[in-house]
Amino acid sequence: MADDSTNPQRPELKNDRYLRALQKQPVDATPVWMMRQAGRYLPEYKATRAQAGDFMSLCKNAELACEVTLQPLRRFPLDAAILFSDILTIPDAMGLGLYFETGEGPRFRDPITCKADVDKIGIPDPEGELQYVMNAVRTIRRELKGEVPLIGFSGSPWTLATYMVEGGTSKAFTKIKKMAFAEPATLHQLLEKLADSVTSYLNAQIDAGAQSVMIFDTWGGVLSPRDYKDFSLQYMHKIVSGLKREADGRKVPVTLFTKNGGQWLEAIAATGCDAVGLDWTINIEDARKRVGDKVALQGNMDPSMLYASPERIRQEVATILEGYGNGSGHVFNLGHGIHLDVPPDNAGVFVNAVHELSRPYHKQ
Ligand code: 1CP
Repeated sequence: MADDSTNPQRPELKNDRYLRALQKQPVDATPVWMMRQAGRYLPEYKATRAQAGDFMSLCKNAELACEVTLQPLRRFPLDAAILFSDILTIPDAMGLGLYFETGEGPRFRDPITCKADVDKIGIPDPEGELQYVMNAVRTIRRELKGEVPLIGFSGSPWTLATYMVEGGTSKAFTKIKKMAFAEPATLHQLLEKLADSVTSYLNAQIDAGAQSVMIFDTWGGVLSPRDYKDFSLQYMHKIVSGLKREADGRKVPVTLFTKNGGQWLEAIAATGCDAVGLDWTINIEDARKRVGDKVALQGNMDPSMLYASPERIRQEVATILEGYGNGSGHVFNLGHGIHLDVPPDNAGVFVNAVHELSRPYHKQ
């Protein structure tokens, strides 16, 4: 499908289904990748992580980060690779002191508590404190050898702010909501700094070789509709407007994913992004009707479906493909990250089912 002959500047890309689908260009089969496709459900990931010592050392070692990025691609015929890193690299580079408590998830030594804390933080230099991420992008892009495109990513300002203000993972989000409603100017100041940081971070990933970028707004769905627009969407919109949209003579598509954001599809699509990521709480058929031709859609199988039998997984893939219907514009994915106790073979059943069962929807 790749038409690289027309542009001598364009590095060759053997499988460009993912980039084509994001632009609604014809494809032979629906492309598929999995959120968190590198990670603890793979025994080879656990071995490399042990070799690195801990999670952040793995992220900071370009060769090992590249190794774990490629591991799922060796097992499954995935249509895209995603940079192995984490959304919390930016707050770490801002000096908050990220660490991981075993089995407890991420934590910050110095969370943001007041305006004075926000005043202190600067915009990290992507080729300074965050150069290890750009080195990983360059290494992965080289080692991919043009097989599939590389996705770069960042957290959304709101989602990053939740970790920075809560000090780690949260269930009720009381600290950040207290700041949002009692001291909105302080939170907006933080979100502005984060939006500028994310824009320069993603643009640097694109310069380093990322061929598409995705913004994870994992916690946007805990806000009311008005607050979502004010504290989350507004800043993602600003980032989309500031991103480089072409590199090496090719479009660099942008995907926005707000978990639990199904009710705001039209507003997300209106930011100028190329694709909207869906979790499993919305029917993709309805989503397509609502966004029309405006954007492509990514999603949206419940990740827990990967605990089911191969027959059940195939049936669910068939239902989602039928829901989207004919033509390009769909990137198949899970509605959120793969669970760490999923049998790897079931992920293989899922990926193969997407390719096999989607072909009839792409006959011209
Ligand atoms: O113990 C370990 O090995 C660390 C587990 C782990 C992994 C594998 C963390 C800590 N981060 C990652 C990698 C990661 N994180 C990727 C890699 C690329 C891939 O294969 O997809 C990506 C894209 C992320 C993004 C990320 N980190 C998000 C947004 C996406 C999502 O899943 O919602 C979030 C919210 C995080 C924070 C984070 N980092 C790590 C954990 C366990 C968490 C979640 C904590 C929480 O639930 O709040």
